[in-house]
Amino acid sequence: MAKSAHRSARQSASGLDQNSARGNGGELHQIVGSETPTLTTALGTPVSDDQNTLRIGDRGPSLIEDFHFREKIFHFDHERIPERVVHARGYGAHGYFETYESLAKYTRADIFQRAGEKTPAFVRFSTVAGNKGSFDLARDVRGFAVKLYTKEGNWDLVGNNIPVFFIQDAIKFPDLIHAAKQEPDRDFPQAQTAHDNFWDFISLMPESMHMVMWIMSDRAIPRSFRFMQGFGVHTFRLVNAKDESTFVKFIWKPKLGMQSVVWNEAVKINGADPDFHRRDLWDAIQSGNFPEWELTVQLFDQAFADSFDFDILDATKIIPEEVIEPIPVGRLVLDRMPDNFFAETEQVAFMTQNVPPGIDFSNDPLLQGRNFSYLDTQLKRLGGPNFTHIPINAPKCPFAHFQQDGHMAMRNPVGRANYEPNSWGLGPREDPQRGFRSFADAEEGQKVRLRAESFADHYSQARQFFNSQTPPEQRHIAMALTFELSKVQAPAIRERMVSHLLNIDETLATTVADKLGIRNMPEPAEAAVPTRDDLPPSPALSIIENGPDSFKGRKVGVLLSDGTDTALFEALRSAIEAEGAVMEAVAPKVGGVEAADGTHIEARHMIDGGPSVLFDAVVLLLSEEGAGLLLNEATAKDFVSDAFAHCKFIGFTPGAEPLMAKAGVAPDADEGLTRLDSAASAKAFVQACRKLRLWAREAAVKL
Ligand code: HDD
Repeated sequence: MAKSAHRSARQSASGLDQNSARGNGGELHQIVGSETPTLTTALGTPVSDDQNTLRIGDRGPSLIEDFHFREKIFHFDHERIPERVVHARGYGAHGYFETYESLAKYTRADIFQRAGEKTPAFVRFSTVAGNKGSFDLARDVRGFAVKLYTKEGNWDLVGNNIPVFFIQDAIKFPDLIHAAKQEPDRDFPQAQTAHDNFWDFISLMPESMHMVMWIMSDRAIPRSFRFMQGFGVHTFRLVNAKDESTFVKFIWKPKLGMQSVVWNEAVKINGADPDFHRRDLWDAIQSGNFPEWELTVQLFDQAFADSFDFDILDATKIIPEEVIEPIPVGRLVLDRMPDNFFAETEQVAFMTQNVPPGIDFSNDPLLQGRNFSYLDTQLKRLGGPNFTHIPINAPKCPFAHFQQDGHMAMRNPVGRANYEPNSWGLGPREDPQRGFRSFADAEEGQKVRLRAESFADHYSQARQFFNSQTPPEQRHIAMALTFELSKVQAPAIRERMVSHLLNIDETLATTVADKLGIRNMPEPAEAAVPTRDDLPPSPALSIIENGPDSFKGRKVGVLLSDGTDTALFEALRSAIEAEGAVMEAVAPKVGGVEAADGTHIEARHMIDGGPSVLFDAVVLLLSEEGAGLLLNEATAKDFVSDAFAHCKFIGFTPGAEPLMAKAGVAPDADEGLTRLDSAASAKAFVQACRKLRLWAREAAVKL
């Protein structure tokens, strides 16, 4: 009896075979075949029974002698490591960086010497404040950390999707993060800055105002990792073979253009698919649509630095692209998902101090502090000093040193010499020519704790950012501030924030104050230096102004019913695919629908699981009868009304009109609605979608 139970359990427990387990969702195989490897313990002892603990009789006590059981449970008990103290939730992918032209004039970094050279890369995107299990569409900064395995050591460019930071000095980082994350007594709110502690700290920290404009903008709710920019933030140095230095700022630009969602949509996406950004990257890479970014550099010399309006060491400032044009120097392609999330994405250790010869730091006090923090945190997180032995962190170029021992040492150094110099003629020696040489900048001064006067202007670039946004984007900033501050319970904190906004833009301040119901307008906050109003708007700062004018890489949700028109469905599919976009069918049942001509069309989602917030545009491909059955379905009505409210382009068949009426959407409400009756109309619809959103509708729907 016990024996036969054991056998059937073995069969079903084996489940996926090795190939399908590796192959990210291949065929399912239920049978244990002759190729199936034997299960072993960690030490290779073959296991005879993985279903039952060793016990006395079939109903007696378990035996401590069961080493297989003890080893299995012991290992399971230790599966977790501390999550990152910030950027805990992240998602990574492998790829490569391809250099366009030699930059030898500016840097001796090996990665920039040869045109066409490909360097392996690993990238991890993240949110900052939320825990590892939080949702993807938090209003938050996104981490954009790139590890480049160059031939002269790993280069980590640990950036964000926002080019400035909250604070100027690393010593304030723990305070910033404490204030942003859950409040310590109650351990909420999760993954959001809409709470008293965050805005209390921010409102006491005027240097954060420029960053506040960015995080309240649509940049903080990106549609996809694939559609966001990345920034190295700090000024770094490039150093050439003659030891000459050029200042540099690094910017990654997505080939598919920038795109964000709207807040009302973000909130609903978090419910519908908390893994929205992860799934998006996974789906794109698995289907061969490899996302790409161009690396651009803003190069400048000391003379520019001395004459620029702001201090180039101040991480709360940008150099507008209109002032120094970013030059493309290479492209980053992500083309492979990790085999294993933990081994790679969780264990990857980014460190700002990982720079190869030819790239160097500036004196930015934020960067200098980061250079301490990242090494320190990896020791805590990964448990010992040998985390560079983990494959994802190990360099892919030859390396040789005398570091030894420690927890989990993975290599077997051979020979007698473990020091240098030695008389045995063994082991590596330093190389003054090839080796990393710090740029020999002349430094002198008193030992002080002082912030430079040149860091004192906290509002001018915040104003410039706001003035550079299109009206819908400005409206979103006002709404975001209103939303966040409405969650702040202490009126004094709300008012303090409004007093800062008065220094940025009076209309913004009064709009927010009005929407918060603040009756007595506060005085503007005291500014250390006068705020400038002569900085010209920088169009490069707007997402909408820099849209892709293509629908490539985007996704259309097509709502189907029984009786739908197969020819139109196919015409739509080819128009969407010709654009490089993806179509997913949504239906009342996930099993699909019977089209008018009897064809069976499979669905990817049931309506409840495929709301329109998951798509960039939607089509209502419904027969009149099919629409009739959906008239009282809340999810079907939401599908339509949400798509309309989020300013999406909507295609529809005449049969869908009763459902649209129920959802409060007039078929001729605006030019974002396209009646579909032919292949030509399907094509025209996809072309209209290139604008991504019909922002003109926003005034009507009041987002
Ligand atoms: Fe940081 C992680 C980006 C300031 C200390 N940071 C971390 C990650 C990114 C950034 C993308 C996630 C890396 C990954 O995916 O593993 N951090 C930034 C940027 C900053 C910044 C762009 C400002 C320009 N960070 C900053 C400061 C400090 C830290 C000022 C400390 C003084 N950051 C850390 C950390 C983390 C980290 C505690 C947590 C996990 C890790 O390093 O590996 O060391």
